[in-house]
Amino acid sequence: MKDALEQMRREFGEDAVILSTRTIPLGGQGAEIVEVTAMSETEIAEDAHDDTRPSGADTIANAATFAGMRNDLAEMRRMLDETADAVRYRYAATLGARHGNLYKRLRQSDVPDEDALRLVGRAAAAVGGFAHEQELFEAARKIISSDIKIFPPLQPAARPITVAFTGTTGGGKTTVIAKLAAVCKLVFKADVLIVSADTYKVGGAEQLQTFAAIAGIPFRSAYSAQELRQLMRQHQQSGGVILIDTVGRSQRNLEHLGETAAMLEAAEPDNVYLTQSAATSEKILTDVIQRYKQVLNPTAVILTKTDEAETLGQVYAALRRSPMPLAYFSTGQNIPDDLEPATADKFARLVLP
Ligand SMILES: Nc1nc2c(ncn2[C@@H]2O[C@H](COP(=O)(O)OP(=O)(O)OP(=O)(O)O)[C@@H](O)[C@H]2O)c(=O)[nH]1
Ligand SMILES: [Mg+2]
Repeated sequence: MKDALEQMRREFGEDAVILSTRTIPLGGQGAEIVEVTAMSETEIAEDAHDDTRPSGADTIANAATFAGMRNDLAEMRRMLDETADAVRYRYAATLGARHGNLYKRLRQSDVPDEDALRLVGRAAAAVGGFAHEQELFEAARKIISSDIKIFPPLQPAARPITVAFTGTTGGGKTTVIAKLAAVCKLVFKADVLIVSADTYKVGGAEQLQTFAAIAGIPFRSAYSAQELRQLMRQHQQSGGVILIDTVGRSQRNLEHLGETAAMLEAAEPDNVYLTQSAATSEKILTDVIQRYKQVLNPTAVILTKTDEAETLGQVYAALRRSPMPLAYFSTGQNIPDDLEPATADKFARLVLP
């Protein structure tokens, strides 16, 4: 054993680690073989960091175990996907092929289960049992359109029109104002005045002021409700369209919403738009509409960022639960091109492409 340990130190160095020793007797005369299994410390450290390092039979066994585990994981993942689909499309199987397809497509568009089933039921009743799948889809689109109210787009009128834009932060108020101002000036040849009551955010008013200067549109800003009231008195007689920008407000901050309400009271606008991103969940959208209704009572919704929203089923559901007419779709950042008057037909096609 002494000899063996010496040999081990020669080969593996002073700090070698003994993994095992055993003596194997050789015949009768006390002769024996001494087996020492050892490893140098550096090798142990390397092994700890490199578990892909091949080491004979162990590696083959490990690879087989690993491949087995990978297969198991893939199978578990497939089962989870199936379960998720079974939950998401839980009624697809019971609905049969055509109705099931419509149901699945509505669910893929984030139409909640309850609304999807209702749409399938009503569409099926409308077209009868033997209709083509396309007819069934078209019937569903018709029902979606009939569920949505549309607010007419701004029209040049003999009398002056004042409109205010409200909404949660970053929803696209200022961008929509720039687009509408350009349309009113260039297409309707109307006198336009842009008023910014967004004096809360650093650079809030400057953003619009710069646009107004470039577009050659008069611009004013109001720092308080009183200032806004005076400004309105001066300008409302002069006719044309007055577009008022307001500060982005969280639907959950009643104090801030109250401040905007005071501004609106001073401005006495004909229309108040709720400018809201389409890329919002049903829950949040419903919350925004309900809380804004309570404090600011908007006339219509401008649905922005429809280009960014992957689905619109959640918007449909929110508007069905808390009805508010749709006025415009904002479909991108380009001024003034990316703004369309909303139509029920277009909305239905966005919900059910
Ligand atoms: N993709 C896309 N981006 C948009 C659209 N409308 C606005 N944006 C962008 O969204 C960002 C916020 O837009 P703003 O117009 O400043 O939004 P706001 O509601 O005035 O924001 P606050 O005043 O901060 O509350 C900007 O980067 C816009 O370019 C749209 O329809 N599609
Ligand atoms: Mg803004």
